[in-house]
Amino acid sequence: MHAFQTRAFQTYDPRLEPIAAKVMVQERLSVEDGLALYRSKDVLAVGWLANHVRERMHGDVTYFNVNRHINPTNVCVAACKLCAFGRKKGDPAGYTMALEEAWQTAASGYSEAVTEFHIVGGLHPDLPLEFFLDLVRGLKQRFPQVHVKAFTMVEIAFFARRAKLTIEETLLRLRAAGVDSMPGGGAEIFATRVRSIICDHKIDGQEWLDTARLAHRMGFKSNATMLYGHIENDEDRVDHLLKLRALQDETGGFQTFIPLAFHPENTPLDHLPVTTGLCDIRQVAVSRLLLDNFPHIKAYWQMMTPKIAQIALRFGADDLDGTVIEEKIYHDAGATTPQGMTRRELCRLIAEAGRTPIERDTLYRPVTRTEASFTVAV
Ligand code: V47
Repeated sequence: MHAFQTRAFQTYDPRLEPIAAKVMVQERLSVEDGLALYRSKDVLAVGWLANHVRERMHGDVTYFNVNRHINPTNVCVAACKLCAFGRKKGDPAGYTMALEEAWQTAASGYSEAVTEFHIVGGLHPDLPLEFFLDLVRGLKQRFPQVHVKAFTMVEIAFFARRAKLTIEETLLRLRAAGVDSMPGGGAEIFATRVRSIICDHKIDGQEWLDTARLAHRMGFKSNATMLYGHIENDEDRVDHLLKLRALQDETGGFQTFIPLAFHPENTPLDHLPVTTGLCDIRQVAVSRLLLDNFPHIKAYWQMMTPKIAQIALRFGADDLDGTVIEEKIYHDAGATTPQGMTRRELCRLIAEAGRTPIERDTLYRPVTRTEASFTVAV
């Protein structure tokens, strides 16, 4: 029994007993186990198991980081049904930042030094790869100490196609410009049946995985996400998670998994209900249990609200993202959470969940702060 969680495992769902036995001896869970975890009525027992794994891996530490989101454009060719952020070219609500504007956005609005820029945007029909390379070069010139986590696998594949380059050549250019790692977006749900409805213009699930594999082989770290709570079923979710687990076995390049609850407002799927708190919490727990080779599970408070994210810290999550100044994608889709949070607020949420907050950089190295600067322990 782990030192942190002292109660014994108990469940009224006999289907969880063999799963618990596997979890205790660190045996890998199967498709059937995944389905049982999604379908069990004993969500507290599912959470107990996930918390056990989380404490075995990280004790009571909860990581957070101080980052700024930059969304250089919302103009997008894709028109995904899941999205409230993208706009067609010519739409008056479309915007594209000039480079100076993007660099000013990076610098503005917050007194605490950020350690990460998180950059994602629409698939703009006219912006050349060179624009994004200049954007990143300019950021690195101005903020050389800040890690650039930029562009989803979907954007990278789009840049490559537009520039008539291979994915590898595109990644080489992005790296030379200063991209350090990639965020986990665009994965959505890999199952073709679902993907063809919610995001039919994007690269398919296999291409997302292939692009991530190549990036990892070239030495990039990345994250991975799953968008849930729309038209997918339990089988699609388990399939998605096990495909990520299989790729992680191959490359070891994923750092963090982030489950993302679908926000239907202002999307063509706005007739769908929003996810419930228990659905969100269970998703965190099942992710922790199935993704046995992922170091971190992130509770993205912008998406699940600070209150649910705090509870997630006892259901498998070890990371609370982040100070996130100016989030746009979820707020266009109706999120009512604040658009950013201070370090102090994040630390209070973590401490009141009985965890120890540790500020990290993007690569999970502890950050030590003095007034307005920071150093990273290596
Ligand atoms: O890929 C878009 C999702 C993602 C909606 O890597 C929506 O650290 C819900 O990937 N409702 C972008 N979700 C966000 C993302 C992310 C967030 C935080 C941390 C990291 C990381 C990555 O947001 C998209 C898509 O899956 N999304 N629209 C919507 N209406």
